[in-house]
Amino acid sequence: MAANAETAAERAAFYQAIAPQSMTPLWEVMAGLVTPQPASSCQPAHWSYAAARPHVLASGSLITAEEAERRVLVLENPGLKGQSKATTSLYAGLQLVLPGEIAPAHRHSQTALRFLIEGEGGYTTVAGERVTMAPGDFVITPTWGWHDHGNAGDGPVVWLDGLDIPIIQTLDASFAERSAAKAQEPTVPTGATLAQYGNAMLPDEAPAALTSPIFHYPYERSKSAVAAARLDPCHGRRLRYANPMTGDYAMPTMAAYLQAFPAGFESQPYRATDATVFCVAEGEGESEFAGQTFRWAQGDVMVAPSWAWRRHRASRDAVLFSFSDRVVQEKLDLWREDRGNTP
Ligand code: 1HN
Repeated sequence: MAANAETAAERAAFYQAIAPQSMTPLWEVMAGLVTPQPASSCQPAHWSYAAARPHVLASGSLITAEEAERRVLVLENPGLKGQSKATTSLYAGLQLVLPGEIAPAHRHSQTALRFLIEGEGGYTTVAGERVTMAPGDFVITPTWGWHDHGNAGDGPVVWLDGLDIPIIQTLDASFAERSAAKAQEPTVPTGATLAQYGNAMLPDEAPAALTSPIFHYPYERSKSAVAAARLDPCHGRRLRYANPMTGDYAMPTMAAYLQAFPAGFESQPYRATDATVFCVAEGEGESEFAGQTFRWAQGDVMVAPSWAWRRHRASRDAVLFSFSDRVVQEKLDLWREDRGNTP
């Protein structure tokens, strides 16, 4: 036997010998574990709302919201098939609630966010306060908070769900339970939380928590806020949804943003370690992620993988919602960005 073949055979025999002890050699896998740059299976992805919508509506005659518990079509990243993941660390889906339906009350460790895409009259009850959601509204369901949804309107309501499911999976920290009651009886007047915490005033006695006390950020308010933001060459006019008690992100595991591009805006190349899910609130344009170009319109969802170069172009005035795991990465001192040569 040649020396190389002899060595290889000797090593293979050694690996077999240690396998029963649940031991394996690091040197065979180390380069794949500790990569010089993010080496993600997550791919750039795009779901056209025009193409997805008929399927979302068709799911409405297949199963009720109550039987499904949550009637959602998961937006599964093509590089992460079978894993219910939009990115390596985040889940995304399109949820449908039809008039008169109820998505029953439950709670879980996973934090959820909603970004409303279509329909009037959809409501959600979070910790006893019922709010009605309009297109572009951003809604939070905090970890372990009771929540149920309904639709008091006369047409379908569709929203984007974002959850930190893969993060909780990695940490093996999932708990969930269903409520005995199908829906919560409202105990807090609608709008009371936003009025107290969303007007640059705060009650004295309020304790700060990791999740924002505001769980409903109406689109008109958020849109007028970003319209006043400075135009960043990479991000357009962008603001993050914040917890008014701490100034930190609105949720402990997911960062969420709203950004506006004036018609004709072309962003400068940008990349960051937080893979990002975008949802188009309004307008039209195209985005390029890792060299793949996606043309978008209202309701479309897109994924930019970690460390992939991103560029956006708006052919009309446009507004994009986005969320990522940036808040987690920052807490762990891991987050990095690269603005190319842009100051
Ligand atoms: C959930 O609770 C909702 O409350 C949506 O609307 C999607 C996906 C997995 C687990 C829980 C919701 C979900 C979910």
